[in-house]
Amino acid sequence: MIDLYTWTTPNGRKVSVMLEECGLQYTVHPVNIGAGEQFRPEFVAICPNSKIPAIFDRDAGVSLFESGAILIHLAEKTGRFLPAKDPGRAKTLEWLMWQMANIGPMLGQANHFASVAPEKIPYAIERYIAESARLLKVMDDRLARVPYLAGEYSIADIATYPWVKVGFEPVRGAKPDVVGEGAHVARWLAALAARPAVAKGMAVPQV
Ligand SMILES: N[C@@H](CCC(=O)N[C@@H](CS)C(=O)NCC(=O)O)C(=O)O
Repeated sequence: MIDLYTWTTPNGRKVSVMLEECGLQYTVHPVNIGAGEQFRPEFVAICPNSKIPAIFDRDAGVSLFESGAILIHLAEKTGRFLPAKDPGRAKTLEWLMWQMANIGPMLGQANHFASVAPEKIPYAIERYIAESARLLKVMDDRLARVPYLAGEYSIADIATYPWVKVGFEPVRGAKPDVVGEGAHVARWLAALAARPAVAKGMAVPQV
């Protein structure tokens, strides 16, 4: 049994999609980050960084934060979506790290400065939208050669999907000259959306 601490955001949904894909039993604990619940002592005890997602794996007796670490843990626990051997394992971790270090932070900042920040700062908006567009082009070029980021469907795709689902159209709309049609990303988005476990995981938490 897994306790999942999460909210209605892309980083949280990576983990609920993975739990659904693996058919693992889990209990959802919503942490309303808009209301500051990530700073409550009982959550900080599990995640000292005060950000969702986090889990407590009761079978292993371990708590974990950072979505990438959680995905690797669940993949190793179940033997799913992370090949045991190289080159599959190495390529999966490569694209997972690419998501963690690039797609999440850059699309997150782009959305923040374009849509959330009380002051519109043109330099910041341009910087993060331009970098997000460049990343989506990297992804489109990759997906022109392979069906999924690491070749086979893996935790790299599960980590990337919730971010690209929300960020693809706005960023492509702002920078069509950089992203182009993005036909390969669009094909990949449709393939993931068609997976029942992805649809279920993307609806968590229900608040
Ligand atoms: N690198 C972390 C990022 C986690 C993160 O940024 N979570 C956001 C929601 S998507 C959060 O909890 N924000 C609350 C805050 O910043 O106070 C991961 O992948 O788990």
